[in-house]
Amino acid sequence: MVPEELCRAPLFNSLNKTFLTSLLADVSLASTSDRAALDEMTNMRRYLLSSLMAAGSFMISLHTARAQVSIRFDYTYDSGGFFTANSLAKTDLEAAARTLQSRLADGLSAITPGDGNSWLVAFPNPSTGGQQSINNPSVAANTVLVYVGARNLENNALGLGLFGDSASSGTPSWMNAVGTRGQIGAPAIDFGPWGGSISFSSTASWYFDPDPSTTESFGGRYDFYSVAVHELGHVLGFGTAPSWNNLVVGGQFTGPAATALNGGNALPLDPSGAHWAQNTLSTLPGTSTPQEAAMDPTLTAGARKDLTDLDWAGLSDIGWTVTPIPEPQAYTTLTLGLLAFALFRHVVARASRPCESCNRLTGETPVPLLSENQIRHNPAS
Ligand SMILES: [Ca+2]
Ligand SMILES: [Ca+2]
Ligand SMILES: [Zn+2]
Repeated sequence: MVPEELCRAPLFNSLNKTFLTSLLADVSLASTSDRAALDEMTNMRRYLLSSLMAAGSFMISLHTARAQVSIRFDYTYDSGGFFTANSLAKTDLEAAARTLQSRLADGLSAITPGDGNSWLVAFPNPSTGGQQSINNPSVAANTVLVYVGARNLENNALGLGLFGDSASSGTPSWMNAVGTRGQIGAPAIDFGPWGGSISFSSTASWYFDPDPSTTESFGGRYDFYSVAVHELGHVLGFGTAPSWNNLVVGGQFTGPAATALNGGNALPLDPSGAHWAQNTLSTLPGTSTPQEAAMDPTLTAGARKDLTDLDWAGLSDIGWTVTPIPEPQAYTTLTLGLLAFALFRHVVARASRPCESCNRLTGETPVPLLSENQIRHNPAS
């Protein structure tokens, strides 16, 4: 996925330069006998130019206000070759990451060791479960690094995801970048992980979807995409971060965004405190379509679960900047809209969002394969 800011700014610059060049050329070619026409043209050009600049300022403010979180997977510790043997598992994993990335706009500090600044990361090896540590990896700005693999998980769990631990030494700004990624208030009221790890079951009967944007029948198998979304939620601190734990009171989640979606009432959690209570329902974003929340503790064979409004609210409450529902055509349409704004001073309507969440399957008998004791918490939290 190309970050919006990479394509947006150069296009605007070239457009602006071309426009200015044509403006100057037209003025120099005009004769004195065309004075009235020239004045009119010049006024119109000034008007168009000011409109264009106003539109440009608006556009610049849009992309200085928003970063886009990028989830990067590392297969180094997939020693069992799960992702090599199942290439569609990578397809689905990347799709799950795009689902989360599409609405997370936090600017995360880069972690770049050197000049006396060093660190060590530790996380469960996704293929063995043993502790894995790495000295001085680099993590790019806005990026979350996730080590993935598969193994035979206890209690028939489908997946096990959590954020990693770290230890650092160096300057205060370095320590801050490592510990909070620049998230003010972390870890108490925000969360800025470097990343973590996810182990997927090596023994489950998986459904690997060649096209995760469509939902079809796959009864009897477990949807890999749905599990990837769920475990990424845990890596990002859902049910696991200190900023989550600080909002749990008496076994209920009191985050304001989630509470607002529940009629002002705190949300019951499962016994681990790391998920919504079993069978918690919410709606798919932008629709009134009910779905069991992605971050409840179970997944039914044959069913797909995407993040619901309640799941996004939980992420927001623990400190993530959750943006409104993305519109896939927003960039193109906004660009066209700017042209229209400059020439006609009106903004074109944005394309409506394609239905990505229709025809959800209800699936079969629920099987509690994501049981509470499969949630492992960061040892430091
Ligand atoms: Ca599909
Ligand atoms: Ca944040
Ligand atoms: Zn879970």
